[in-house]
Formats: sequence, C-alpha cells, structure tokens
Amino acid sequence: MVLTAIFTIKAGTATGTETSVSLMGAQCNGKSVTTVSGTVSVNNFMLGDANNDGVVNTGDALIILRYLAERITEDRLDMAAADVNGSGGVTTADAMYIMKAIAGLENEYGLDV
Ligand SMILES: [Ca+2]
Ligand SMILES: [Ca+2]
Repeated sequence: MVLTAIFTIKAGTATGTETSVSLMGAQCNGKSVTTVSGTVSVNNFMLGDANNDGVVNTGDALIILRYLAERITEDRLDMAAADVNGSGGVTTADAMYIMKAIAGLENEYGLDV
C-alpha cells in the first residue's frame, strides 16, 4: 500500500448520507499515478460486527456460520454488517474474511479487528 486516505465524518451526519470523492491523478517522484474516484457512505454499523456487540471477533464469523446452517434466523444478526464483501448476501466468504482479518492473514475490507 502506498497511500492511506482517512475521512472524518462531521458530527450529526445522518446514516445513509453519501458524498462523492474525486481523486486527482498526479506525477509523484517521476511516476504516473492512476486513481479511482467513488463515494463515501455513512453506515450505522461496524463492518464485520455481525452480532452487533461492538467488536469484530470469532463470534461474528460463528454467528454467520450458524445462520448459514439454519441454526439461527436472520433477525439474530446484522445482515449489513455481516455482508463483509458487499456482495448483497451473507455467505461463508464473509465469515472467511472475518477469520482472515483476525488471524492477521489478510484484511481486504479493512475490518477493525
Ligand atoms: Ca461482534
Ligand atoms: Ca457477502
């Protein structure tokens, strides 16, 4: 990684608020830089915190797997937080992303573990 951009959301910003972000290409140290612009969305959940207890840990991966095994119903987990990869559904892949982040192997979605 060559750059980390940190955004500060203004106090009182409502959930669901979005703003566009434009990144400008540049020349840095004689190298061309390619950027991708996008949006910043304000969410009311912590990504990966499937059981909504304020932390991302193995309990979140476990509750996803229990849901997928039909041991618990959808109302027992925060579906938006559980959809780690933003695929629109909760699958074993989401549990895997949580476990990889906890294990320190890969944190592709920037989970706060
Ligand atoms: Ca949790
Ligand atoms: Ca998913």
